[in-house]
Amino acid sequence: MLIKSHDDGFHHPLGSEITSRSAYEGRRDMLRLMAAGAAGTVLATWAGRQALAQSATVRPGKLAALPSIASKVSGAVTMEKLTDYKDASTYNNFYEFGTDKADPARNSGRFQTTPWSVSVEGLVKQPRSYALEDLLKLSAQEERIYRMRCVEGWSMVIPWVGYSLAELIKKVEPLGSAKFVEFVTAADPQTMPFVGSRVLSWPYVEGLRLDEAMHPLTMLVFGMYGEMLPTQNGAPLRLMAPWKYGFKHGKSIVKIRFTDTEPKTAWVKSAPQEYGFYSNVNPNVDHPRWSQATERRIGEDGLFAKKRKTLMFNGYEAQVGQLYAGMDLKKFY
Ligand SMILES: Nc1nc2c(c(=O)[nH]1)N[C@H]1C(S)=C(S)[C@@H](COP(=O)(O)O)O[C@H]1N2
Ligand SMILES: [Mo]
Repeated sequence: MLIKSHDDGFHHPLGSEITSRSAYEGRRDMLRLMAAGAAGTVLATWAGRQALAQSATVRPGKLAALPSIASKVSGAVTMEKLTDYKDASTYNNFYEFGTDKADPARNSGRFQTTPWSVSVEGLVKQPRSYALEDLLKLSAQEERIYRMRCVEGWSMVIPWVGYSLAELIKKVEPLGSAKFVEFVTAADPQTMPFVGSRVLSWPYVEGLRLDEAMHPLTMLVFGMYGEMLPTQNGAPLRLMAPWKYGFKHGKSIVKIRFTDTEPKTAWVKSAPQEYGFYSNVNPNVDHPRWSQATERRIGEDGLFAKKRKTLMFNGYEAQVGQLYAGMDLKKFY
């Protein structure tokens, strides 16, 4: 079965809950193709699916578990509007291709994502290198609608396709000494024009604590909007831990390493006073140069669009709050 139900006590916002049976079946076939390695396969027509997603109501029983994507409009429950594919794929941060939001879409055309393999190493019983095709098939693919909030103050709502990173972690069996997971991303100066620039140290590295990485919300992402990821969004695979600021979501991952010490991440290295390791979305902790209390939804940025209040843990507090019980989140920002 494609859509797995986890026994972890809450439901993810799965595609099957918001789309009609036929659209869902169609997508399922496409996802199977994708798992079979049919690169570039369009999984379903985007416009049709968005219309469905927006007309459908969430079943009331599921609402409490989905505070992050459900919002109340005059008593009725509606889905938050998905960000347009065009915005999500042309307003990007991917500094290997430049620092302007339009640069990644403009400059990533030469970047090669096939063949691709990911080395899983460090403190695990079963270190190995996975061909992308094997990673795609490792677990059933799900579609989950997650918000992403950038530390710069914008956010998007995107249907991601992938599966919980925990599925991979269980396969490689971390040793008892493993406490963190480091994600190393591609750094190819031939096809990534800004690798070599002094904007950041390369490769771009991110990391999570092992329990954060094991959390079922944390997703290994291969696609979005029912399609393979475009290069500018991190093809062929990226991370998504939706309660954290965007920069935690390393794109174009080539190595996943289990360690006993906190990974030295790219942003912590370049500006530790501005970007902490945890990087949980927290409206009460300002970035030293600006507030994090509100956000601007990409696509709604007309002159009179009102800013939205940023939610603690990006709205996923019920699911992830316990991970930080007893921690001073002002200190561990
Ligand atoms: N390799 C790599 N991954 C990266 C970045 C980057 O510069 N390089 N930028 C991060 C930041 S700051 C954000 S907000 C998100 C943006 O993801 P998106 O372009 O898909 O919206 O990717 C993150 N992952
Ligand atoms: Mo970001």
